[in-house]
Amino acid sequence: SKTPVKVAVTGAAGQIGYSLLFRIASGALFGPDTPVELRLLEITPALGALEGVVMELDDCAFPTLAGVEIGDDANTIFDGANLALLVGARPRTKGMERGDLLEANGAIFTGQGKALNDNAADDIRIGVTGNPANTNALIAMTNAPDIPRERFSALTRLDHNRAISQLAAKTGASVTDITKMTIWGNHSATQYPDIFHAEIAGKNAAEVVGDQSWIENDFIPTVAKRGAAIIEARGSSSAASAASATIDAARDWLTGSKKDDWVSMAVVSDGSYGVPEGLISSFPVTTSGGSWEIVQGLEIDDFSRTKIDASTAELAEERDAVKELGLI
Ligand code: NAX
Repeated sequence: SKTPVKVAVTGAAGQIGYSLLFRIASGALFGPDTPVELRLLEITPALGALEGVVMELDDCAFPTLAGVEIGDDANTIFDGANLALLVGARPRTKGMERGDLLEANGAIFTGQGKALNDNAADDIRIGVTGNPANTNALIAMTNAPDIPRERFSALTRLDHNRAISQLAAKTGASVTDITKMTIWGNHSATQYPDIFHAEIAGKNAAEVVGDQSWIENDFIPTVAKRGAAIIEARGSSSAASAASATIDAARDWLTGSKKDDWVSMAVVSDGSYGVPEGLISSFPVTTSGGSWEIVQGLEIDDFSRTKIDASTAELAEERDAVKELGLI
């Protein structure tokens, strides 16, 4: 029998965890023939609730679930991990300034970066979902000097999937007809969902839409503010869709993006498209076998240039703030 893949998930007792763990355990990430071992990290007060989630995982009798370990010590939980999905983060609460949020998360992601550095398997890949995702990934990456930088990414796949869904609804196309969608920049309200390179059944999506005003005043804000719209409607933030996107991102990273298509991932910039080197920013990327490559040679018009620059300027500000705090 195959050796189980060790998947570490942080914030496992949270909302996203409640969807994510069952999908991973059922084979959604590695398929029906690969056993997985879940290694679940939580803060001490949430371990009781996490035990309840593990009881439910047991009760599913998933054929692909080879074992579950839980705990509140990152060094133990990350031991031998092949994939780490960093979902747990400190949410912004009332009266909390942005600096407070960055500091609270900084403590989490410096510690987890070091623990991954010291304990994860040599083939570790790390996906950060917990917000502020891009900057949390930057903090973890910087605190894990022995792990190659390209092993870290932050989640913009949910934004990518939302953009595909909005474009499909607008044009009556099926989501499977839409390719080459791009999210640029930060997973925040400044993100830039770009359909100027996207295709619908092989035709340029912006030309099919033929309505710049819809792109600017409807599509972009709808995608960028979708998280807030879901909180408004549901009373809590997106969870099942965020879990689904976390799976999509990890699966495509490890197994490869589709031919003649690409995905959006926030990865460390090499300076491509004028994005400052070293920022973790979302790009169009192709993936295969656990590596990614930024799609090169796309023409960026003035409209897109302004949008990309605004989002990467925000990322640079966040980087400067965490540098100031001594976190990187
Ligand atoms: P919850 O508050 O339901 O769960 C978070 C869990 O993380 C809690 O159980 C908490 O105890 C745990 N946690 C906190 N600090 C921890 C630590 N140091 N180690 C381990 N666990 C820790 O939030 P949930 O709705 O599950 O969302 C999780 C994160 O995803 C949040 O930061 C959220 O903002 C972010 N999101 C990111 C998205 C993206 O597209 N990148 C979209 C969805 C979501 O908003």
